[in-house]
Amino acid sequence: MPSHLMATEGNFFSVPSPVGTNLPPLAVGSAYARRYRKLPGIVAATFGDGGASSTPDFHAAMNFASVYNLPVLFVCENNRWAISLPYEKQSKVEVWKKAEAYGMPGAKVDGNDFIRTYRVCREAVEYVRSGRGGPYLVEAVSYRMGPHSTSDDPSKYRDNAIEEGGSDQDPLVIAEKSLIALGYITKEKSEKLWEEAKKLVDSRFEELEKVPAPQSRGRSSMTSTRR
Ligand SMILES: Cc1ncc(C[n+]2csc(CCOP(=O)(O)OP(=O)(O)O)c2C)c(N)n1
Ligand SMILES: [Mg+2]
Repeated sequence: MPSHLMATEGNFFSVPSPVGTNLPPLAVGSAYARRYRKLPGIVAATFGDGGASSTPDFHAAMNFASVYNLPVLFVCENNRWAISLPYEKQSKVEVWKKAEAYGMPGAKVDGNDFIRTYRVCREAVEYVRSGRGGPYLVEAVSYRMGPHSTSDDPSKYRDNAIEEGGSDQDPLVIAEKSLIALGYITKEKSEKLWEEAKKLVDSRFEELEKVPAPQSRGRSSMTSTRR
């Protein structure tokens, strides 16, 4: 599927489609394996509110990681919707608070704010790396402005998505404003970056539009494969 990308050279493992299944075996399991093999480093696992925090796998993973003091950073992107189901109908408790039940630290951050998220995650990574107490859970609060997928139509189950999320809550807009305010970039530099990024995306888009569609294997090859 288009979102199932891997980059083994950077130790980046794809998200699996059955939601939540990345947590116990892939995140916690590989953290256990790293320690067993005396490898350095930690495991970071990201997941959605509905995708994973509502599955039994989430609880099993938190418990196992905590009991075994494993180096895992759990990051839940809570964008308040699991396709058409609002978070209030998934759980009565905020995600980050569930950390306490498993004896690990938890923190909530405005996930639309890149700088705040970076700071909170850096602290969490330092904690996990130090090996003091095992895992850490971060809840990055956001808002899903668009549909879950191209086959989803949010107008069927919610109104005013943009007003609720607020276009001023766009992470790129917030990051731009903060970086300018903190003096890391100027308005001119930022405009130039937007322009360059747009050019890059447009040219890659044009290039990829020319790639031919994948060929169907056709009836005869299917038959021969089965035989
Ligand atoms: C184990 C499992 N159960 C059910 C589904 C069907 N399913 C696909 S996406 C989804 C909810 C995803 O929620 P979230 O991660 O919050 O995604 P968002 O709507 O924010 O894009 C569900 C239940 C699935 N993929 N895997
Ligand atoms: Mg969601």
